[in-house]
Amino acid sequence: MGRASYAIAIGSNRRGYHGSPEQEVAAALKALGGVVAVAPVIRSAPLGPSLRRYANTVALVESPLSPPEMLARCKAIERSFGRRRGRRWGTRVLDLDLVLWSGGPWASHGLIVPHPAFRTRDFVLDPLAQLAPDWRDPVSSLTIRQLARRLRRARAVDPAAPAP
Ligand code: A4P
Ligand code: MG
Repeated sequence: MGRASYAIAIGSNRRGYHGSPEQEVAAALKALGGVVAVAPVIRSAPLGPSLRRYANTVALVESPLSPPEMLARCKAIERSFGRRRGRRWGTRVLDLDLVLWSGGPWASHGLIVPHPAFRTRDFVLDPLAQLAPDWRDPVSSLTIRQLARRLRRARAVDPAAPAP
């Protein structure tokens, strides 16, 4: 396989070996390698039961790895950052999600790309829109700019709006 582009969402809401959530995110960018662009880190209110705010960003990564290989790499990095298996959506030192890749839709054991929830998450769409506004979601056929705008409009009407 040639080189592929990945959009990888990075989140942290707990201190770890590297320090604060922001420092964990910075260390994750180094560990990932192949990062060609990264959005400014934002602080976002937790979605789900966790009480702690997240540091979030999105990175564009170029890599010869296939999506399952990239997922395995991300999980290995999460483990090396001390992430423990626990409650779904609990506090975590590091969460790495494959949001998009340049090869279109992908589904294999334990992996779905685009990430099924990314269209409803402003902490993914807003950073990604700064990096790749014209990248087209192969499932909805909308660009990232359009998805971000659509979510902002839905939130303006109802701040707790689920999927638009
Ligand atoms: N998996 C399938 N597709 C993918 C993909 N495209 N990328 C599988 C990554 N993983 C994928 O994920 C569970 C399983 O999903 C993986 O084993 C993989 O095989 P996980 O990261 O191990 O577990 P999780 O993160 O607890 O669950 P989940 O459903 O992935 O949660 P999310 O969607 O990652 O959400 N609030 C704010 N403000 N910011 C956040 O970053 N993150 C979460 C976690 C909740 N609330 C948040 C944030
Ligand atoms: Mg995850």
